[in-house]
Amino acid sequence: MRIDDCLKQEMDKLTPSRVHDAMEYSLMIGGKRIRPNLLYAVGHGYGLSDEVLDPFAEALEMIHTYSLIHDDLPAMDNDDLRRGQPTNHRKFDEATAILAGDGLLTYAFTTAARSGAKAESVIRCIRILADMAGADGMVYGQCLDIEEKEHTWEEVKTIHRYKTGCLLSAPLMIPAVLAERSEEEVAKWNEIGFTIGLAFQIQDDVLDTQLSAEEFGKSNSDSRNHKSTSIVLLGEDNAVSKMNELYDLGKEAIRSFKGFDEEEVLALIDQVQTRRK
Ligand code: GRG
Repeated sequence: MRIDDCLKQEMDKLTPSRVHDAMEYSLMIGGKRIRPNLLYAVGHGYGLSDEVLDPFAEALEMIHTYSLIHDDLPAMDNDDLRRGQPTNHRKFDEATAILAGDGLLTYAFTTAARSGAKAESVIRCIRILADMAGADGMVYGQCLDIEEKEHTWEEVKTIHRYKTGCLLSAPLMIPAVLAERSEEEVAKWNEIGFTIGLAFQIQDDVLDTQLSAEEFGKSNSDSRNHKSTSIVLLGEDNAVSKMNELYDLGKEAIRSFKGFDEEEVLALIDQVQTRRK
């Protein structure tokens, strides 16, 4: 996959060290690459080249991987398995895993800043990455999620909007910025990301209950940690219907853009909608 080669090349630019090994371990052990693939698909829909999209695809996967490493730590979900392999702190140690996450988060911005696109667009894309990952974005969602309380469905939706939706909105918004589309169009992609993000998270809950940890490639920590998941709050059948309804809403919104070839991104969303891991 193009994104794998790009990430490997980017990692090879760093000095060899234990933290480098830990960063590369989690980055290269085989995630689904949904965020980079979404970014390439939307970018192609706007007629953008892979070369223009690469730095942002890499940055997104680095931020996503950092969040998984930190989420798995004993202070958070305390998970042993991620992407079918031992979690970063299990493979290395806790301090190294914290540093690997820090290293990936910061290197994401170095990578994005290396983009050769128009400076004004690059700054706006970096701002999107920072906002979506930061204390009013994914970090806020994680903060709500670690509260020791039972959440209502409304609260769970808010958590998913930030924790999952923000990092799925960024790959939809960034190509629109690079294609110099209007603020209104970028905002519309942002909402689509939230809709698909909620669908994706519900699907994660469904798969979490249906598959063993080995089949799913990650520990089923939500029930161990007594999380209020969509399954607990809605029941499995309603959760599946809600998930399909949200994916369909997202796809319908994508079809409404003018001057955008939606074929690749819709095919990708269909693939995600029917995923089994
Ligand atoms: C530590 C700041 C901080 C945030 C953590 C990502 C995250 C927030 C928590 C992980 C747990 C979780 C269920 C997050 C929701 C998003 C999600 C379903 C992540 C898994 O994404 P996939 O399925 O993973 O794309 P792969 O491994 O395929 O890349």
